[in-house]
Amino acid sequence: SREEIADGAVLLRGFVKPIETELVAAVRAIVAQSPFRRMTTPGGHLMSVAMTNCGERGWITDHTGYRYDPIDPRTGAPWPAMPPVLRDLARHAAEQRGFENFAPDACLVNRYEPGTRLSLHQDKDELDYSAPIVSVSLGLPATFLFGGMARADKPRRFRLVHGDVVVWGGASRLAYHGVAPLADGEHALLGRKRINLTFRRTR
Ligand code: MD3
Ligand code: FE
Repeated sequence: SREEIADGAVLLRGFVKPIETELVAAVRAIVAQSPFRRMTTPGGHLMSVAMTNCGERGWITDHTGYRYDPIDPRTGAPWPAMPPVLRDLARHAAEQRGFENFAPDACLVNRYEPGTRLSLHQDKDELDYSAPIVSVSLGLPATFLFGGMARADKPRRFRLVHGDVVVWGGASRLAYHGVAPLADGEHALLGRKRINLTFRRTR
């Protein structure tokens, strides 16, 4: 099913259910090369969500700031290449909202365990906001918070479950958003966690 949840944002329920096994295998291969790690914000806070990346560039944060970098600072090597199954799903999802030939050069992989959260933020480290961001939810369900253009705007809450994909384009691209603390549970494929993939065009 396809649901317009905000100006420019389309929720595709269960879009990647048919390829869930391939996606979980792809994530495991990425993590074997560049492990999940908790990063530090420029303000000195340790993030509760653990992250890694694949693709030509990866999103990182440390005491000097946020940026995209071709090298994983943990391994000193380039991030794992983006597996074709991920690249193709991002392109096909973007087409559902009229973005042709979406070619992400970065995929941020977030790992949530029970109690972890992502506070309200905007994604502003990419050069061209006309490209969408495609997000994929796997594992435990989450309450996604979708705010407005100002941090003070009261967020709306959406439940995102395993297999859901959202294409964030147009006005929604610069909205504040976050994830409420993850409720405990057990998922058949992933156990006590949620994995979120976000595909981005950074340049
Ligand atoms: C709306 N991730 O990685 S995915 C992030 O569930 C991030 O891990 C969340 O926010 C997660 O930056 C939310 C949905 C999402 C991702 C990017 C967006 C929504 C967005 C960018 C702009 C607007
Ligand atoms: Fe974000």
